[in-house]
Formats: sequence, C-alpha cells, structure tokens
Amino acid sequence: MSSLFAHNALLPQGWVSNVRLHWNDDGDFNQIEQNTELQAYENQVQFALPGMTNLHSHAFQRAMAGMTEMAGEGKDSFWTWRDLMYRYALHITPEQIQAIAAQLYAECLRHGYTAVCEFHYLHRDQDGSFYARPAEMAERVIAAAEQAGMGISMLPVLYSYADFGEQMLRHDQRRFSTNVTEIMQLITALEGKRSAQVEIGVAPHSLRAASISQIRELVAALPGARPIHVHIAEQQKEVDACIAYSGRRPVELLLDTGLVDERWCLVHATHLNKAEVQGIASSGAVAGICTTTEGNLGDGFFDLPDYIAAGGRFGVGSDSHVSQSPVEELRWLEYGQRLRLQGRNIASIPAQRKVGDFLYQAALQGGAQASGRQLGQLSIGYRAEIVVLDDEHPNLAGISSADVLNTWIFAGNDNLVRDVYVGGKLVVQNGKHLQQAEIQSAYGACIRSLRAL
Ligand code: NGQ
Ligand code: ZN
Repeated sequence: MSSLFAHNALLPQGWVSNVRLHWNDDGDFNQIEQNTELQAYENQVQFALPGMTNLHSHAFQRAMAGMTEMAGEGKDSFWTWRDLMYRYALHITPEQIQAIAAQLYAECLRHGYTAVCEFHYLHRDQDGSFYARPAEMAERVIAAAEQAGMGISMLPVLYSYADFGEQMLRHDQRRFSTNVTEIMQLITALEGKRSAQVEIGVAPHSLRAASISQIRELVAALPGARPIHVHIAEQQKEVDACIAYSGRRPVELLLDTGLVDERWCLVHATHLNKAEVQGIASSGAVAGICTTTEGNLGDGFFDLPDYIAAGGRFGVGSDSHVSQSPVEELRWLEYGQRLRLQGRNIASIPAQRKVGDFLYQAALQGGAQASGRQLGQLSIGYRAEIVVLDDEHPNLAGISSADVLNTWIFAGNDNLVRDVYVGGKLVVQNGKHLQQAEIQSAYGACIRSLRAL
C-alpha cells in the first residue's frame, strides 16, 4: 500500500478533512489530495498526523531509567546522578547498546516518535582503546534504528575534556575520549550509512567537554549542511564555571563565535538571560528541550514565554529516557511553565491559542530542523511518516479534530497511538511494534545481565 485516506489529517495549515496521502517507493510523500472522497475498500483512518522527531537521545541510558531514584548520603544532584550513569556506561557492550537502542526506538515509535537524533558518545571499548572498527558502537545504534524502523540522525560526540579550561578527562570518561581528528574519522567511516532514513551530523558534547577552538575546527571540517548539536547551559554550576573561565555565560560564549545558525540544536538551554533568549531565537537555531529528563535531574526551567515571543524555534527530546513519549515531554513543558508562573495556557500565540496544537506543530518543525532531514510535515517531498490515533478510545470517540491534540496531550495516560508509518512502512499496528517480540527478547536478556552487575 502506498496511500492512505484520512478523514482528518494534520497538514501544515492545520487539520483538513478528507485527505488522501500518497508516497513513492523511496518512502517520500509524492501527492496529497484534499477534499477527496473515500473509495470502496480503501485503507482509511480517522486522525492522521506527522510523527514527532525525538531531538535528543542517549540510547544506552534507557537501561538505567528508574535505577537512580534513591537518596544518597549527601545532597543528590545532576552531578551525583552523572557518577552513577558513568558506572553504567562503562559496562555497555556493542551487542548491548544495539539491544537497548532497538527496544528504546520501538517504544518511542509506539508513542509517536518517528525519528531520533542520537547524541552518541560511547565510542571506545571498556578499557579506553578503540574497537577494531572505531565506529562500531555508532554502527550498532544505527543498526538498531534500522531494525526498529526508526529514522535516525547519528551525531558522534566530541568529548575531549573534563571541564572548562581543557582539563584532562577523568578515568571514568575514557570511553568518550575523542579529539577532532578522531571524530572526523568516525564521521567518514559512517558516511556510507547515509540514506533516506539515516543522516550523519556531529555534536561537541558541551562547552565543558569541547573547547571553542575545537568547535571552530570541527564545524569547518564538517561536510555540507549537517546537524550540529551541543549541550549548552543545563546546570547553574556549569554556567558559573563558564563565567569563571571565560567571563561569559555559555550561550554568550557560543553565540559570540558567530557559528550558530539553523544547523544547530542547543540542548538544555535552561539557564538564559534575556539577551541569550533573543540571541538563540534570532540565530535560527533550535532549542532542544527535554522536559522529563530536566525534571528528573533537577536542571531548572526553560524561559518558554519569552522565547516564544521572540519567535524562537524549539523541539523536544527524551534524553535519558525516563519517558518515551512526546505527549509527556509536551505536557510537562507546559505544566512546568504553569507551576513556575502560576498561570495557564502559556505555550500559545495569538494565531494559535490551542496549547496542544501550538506545542505539537512547533515541536514538529523544530525537531525536523534539528534532524537535518525532510520530516515533520504531511507534504510532498517529505518523509512519509504518519501517526494514526485510536479514534475508538473513549477520549477521541466522536471528537472534532480541533480538540484532538489538546485531548491527546492533556487528558489521561493511555497511549492513543494506534498505527505508525515511517518512510511509508507500517512499523506499529494496533499499538504493537511489528518486531516487538524479537526486540523485547534481546532486550530482556541484555537487561538481566546488566541488572546482575
Ligand atoms: C550526557 N547528560 O551526555 O549524558 C549528560 C551527562 C556529562 C545530560 N547532560 C554527561 N543530561 O555531562 O558528561
Ligand atoms: Zn544529553
């Protein structure tokens, strides 16, 4: 099948009724009919919308979700969590990262993510030497995406230093260790994987882990318009350390390079002053917001209202994978602002007052831009990625399309995603991932051995 009739489809201009979506053998939309009529025996759905890009993922961290929620002796923080996370990171083998990523991506697909940006830094073997194939770990993650049917932007991470001022890496960071030459070699090794489903970009980890001169060198060496992601200002301690080192805040320091443009995704732009909010917005870069992880790690709140007012672009990611659902990211993005500002219906603009619709459409566009791929629209030339919602669920029964997104995002916890197409291929049907049994059994074996550690 290469077409689908939707009684209601979310097109770029909003919900449109009686739409037929067509795609070609490459998995791109090649015709969108509007005001058309349902034909006999045609495959039809009630509500069809574009799939969401998950713009920030560290796939291996899926295996430790739920395992770090116990108070330690002193005050717990992002930094104590990070020590625990490094302990897990030291154990993951190539087979395990593939099993974990496949499980994660299948879960993400079941919840309506159809593409992922993988911020991948587990490059080296446990002892700190490169594998015989230096890109082995990245290749495994790409193989997992292929297995699950998820589109992927693989972003090999440059991680050279332990902190500002080019401080030597800690022993427990040895698997991440790379310099610019090594990252460019990894990217070159991965070039052959590029396809309609796979893009290769790059990610300087943070201004702690990569110096400004390295970032300049990396961006200059990068072929063409590839996505560039960075963790920017997640923790106050990191902002303070950046000021102590450079006299400037991290976003200021990065923007002052003049490098930041539409290729960039600034992940965790949590701590911003007013000028930085304007600066990111006018650069055309995407702010990568990972609400559930930011909540889990105690990062702080993104200044959403000012950023929206400045016309800033944003998308969402599940980062450490305490959640695998775009609904939860978008819901908590809004709820965080309501709690912070003691108000309601914050994420909206005069032209779009429905919060769910504003959030979903904005995150579709921002996520797609951050992926460096043609995603996020039911339009000709874009990847045929379609999420079909379960119109038989009580929440959606008899609903008008105008209320679908608000209901999906703000009402209840049932997963309303019924079917998912990626690159024109059905990967989730009736709420089940089509490879679920195999993927889950490999993950089960992997997680049992990790838990036994
Ligand atoms: C990461 N996590 O890359 O997984 C980081 C911690 C680090 C978040 N920034 C690792 N949420 O800072 O070295
Ligand atoms: Zn991250």
